[in-house]
Amino acid sequence: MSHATDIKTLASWMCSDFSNQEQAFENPPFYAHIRVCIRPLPLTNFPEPSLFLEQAYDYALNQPYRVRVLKFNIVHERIELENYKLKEQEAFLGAARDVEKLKKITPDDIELMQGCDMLIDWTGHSFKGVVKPGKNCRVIRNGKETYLDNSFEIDEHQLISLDRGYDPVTNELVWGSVAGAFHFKRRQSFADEVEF
Ligand code: CYC
Repeated sequence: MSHATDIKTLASWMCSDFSNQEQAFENPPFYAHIRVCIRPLPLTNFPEPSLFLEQAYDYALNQPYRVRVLKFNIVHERIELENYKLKEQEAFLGAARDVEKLKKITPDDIELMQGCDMLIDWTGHSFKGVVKPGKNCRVIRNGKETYLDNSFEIDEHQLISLDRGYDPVTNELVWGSVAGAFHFKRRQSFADEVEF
């Protein structure tokens, strides 16, 4: 198997508790201290490789503000990632840090976010993901429709991520970091929980 289809390595790197503490301390006006916690979903409930992701402010770890399921597929010899919402996010808040809760999530609890699939490439030393082109991943923020433009890069040391929303008509930046990408370091790895 080539690196380009190596879902196991990608998932092993992604399944971690990440923090951008250094960046937040160095540049507090631009970067909040954020934690991203990613755990594999058990194969018994999700036979296709799937991860659970929670994003939270470090000071409110127990109230994550973004919860998603990421499902991997191999399409044309490369990895693609589907992005899912939880239908009842409240019911599963904290599951990234509570394996018993994680086991209760089933495919019936999630809903595909249309247009938000991501293409993932092997760079030679890392994986790099971008949302499929076409401005199709629509995100409503403060009542305003935007399209997502993003990229993330991950290796055995860090997760670098930049997610931004733009106005579909003027292409102006509406939300997201004005100071550049978030740099997350791994605090803890959950690679040993990856079953696929
Ligand atoms: C939005 N981030 C999005 C969306 C996708 C991703 C598909 C639009 C739809 C949605 O709301 O889910 C996808 N971004 C990703 C993926 C990764 C990534 C798969 C790899 C882990 O970086 N999102 C993150 C970062 C973090 C972030 C770690 C940087 C601080 O996963 C921020 N993404 C972020 C925000 C939004 C977003 C704030 C807008 C959500 C909203 O306002 O509803």
